[in-house]
Amino acid sequence: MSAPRRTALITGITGQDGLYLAELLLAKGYAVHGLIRGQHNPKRELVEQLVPDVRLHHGDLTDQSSLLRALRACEPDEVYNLGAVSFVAYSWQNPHVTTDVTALGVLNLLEALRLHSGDDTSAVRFYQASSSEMFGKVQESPQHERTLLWPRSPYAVAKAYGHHLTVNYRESYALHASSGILFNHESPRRGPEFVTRKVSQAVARISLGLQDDLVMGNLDAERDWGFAGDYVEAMWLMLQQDVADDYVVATGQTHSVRELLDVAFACAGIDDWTPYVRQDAQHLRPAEVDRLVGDAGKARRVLGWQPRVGFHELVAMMVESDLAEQKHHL
Ligand code: NAP
Ligand code: F7E
Repeated sequence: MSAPRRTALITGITGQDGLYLAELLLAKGYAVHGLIRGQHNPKRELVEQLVPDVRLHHGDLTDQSSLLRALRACEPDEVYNLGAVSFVAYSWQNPHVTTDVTALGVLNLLEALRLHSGDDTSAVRFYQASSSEMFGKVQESPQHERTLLWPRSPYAVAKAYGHHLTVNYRESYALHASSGILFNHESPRRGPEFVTRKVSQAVARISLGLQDDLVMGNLDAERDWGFAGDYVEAMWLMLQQDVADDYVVATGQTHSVRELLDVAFACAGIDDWTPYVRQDAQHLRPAEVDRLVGDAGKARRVLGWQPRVGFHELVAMMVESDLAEQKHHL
């Protein structure tokens, strides 16, 4: 007799990771449900086009009863909390909204899960999308699961709350709740506000003559950039473990924004990007995270996870995808 079909609920289904995770779980035979917010969500069409087998439920992380209704409607075995206000720069402009969604949304969902599960608290497995931004003003390098958190933005503070709450609910109520501390991960589906996609889109448009220049912030910041398709696999692996835990997911390699510009422009055949790029203080942050690099040794040892796509391949994938997309505008 074959095993019963497993069911997953994903918050943040319209985001970069939500789409990759939905594809992964559908390929594994899961029944996949997604939480979608707003009376008319412009990204609904994209979800329906890319993952038509996902069943969507209306709900918002700030509205606890909507979360409870979604849980009752789908009776999930696994819940992946990917929903968040996720753009760091925006979090200084909208700290309350960021806190309501990215911090208190985790509380709402964990409490809804407890109400839904009753006494059987370990029946549903929970994944929290934590972030390397929590390391902020880093206290050691590379960063690992026990590195002291020093968040540097309202977003990072909100993520630190969600991370600690997830650990606390695991310890208080024996919930199978894991926190994935993921370093930056990118793809052609990355939102255009994030630096990798902003650069890949601009490179494509500049090389096609559709745009003259690119206005940037801090070119010296360094990030450990991986491929989102690889990282959602780590999320799934965490929930397949008998015991819930916390894991850093990273490539172990760091690159500056300047190097990102070198590689991206070179992909379009432009060796010197200086005539096209200028810096403007409007893109500088009140407090910067200078350099992140992760130690994913535990994920490698316990989960058997490792990244497949390297930095150059990732940037080339994004530039090629944007070139193909921008050619339609010619
Ligand atoms: P993303 O593309 O910005 O997606 C964020 C998702 O959250 C969207 O689906 C968005 O829905 C949803 N959302 C926003 N406000 C919500 C609310 N009030 N209620 C319910 N859903 C809401 O982010 P991502 O890159 O896929 O990242 C997924 C998660 O991992 C996020 O929690 C992010 O903070 C975290 N993370 C990301 C990275 C990374 O490098 N990508 C690294 C570490 C952690 P709408 O379409 O309706 O806005
Ligand atoms: O910035 C610098 C910027 O916005 C990366 C989110 O997914 O990853 C992401 O957060 C770096 C920063 O990502 C521009 O100052 C320079 O140092 O792509 P980003 P992020 O802030 O690292 C973490 C892990 C998350 O959890 C978040 O949700 O690039 N930078 N010039 C710029 N950044 C942007 N966006 N735009 C610029 O013009």
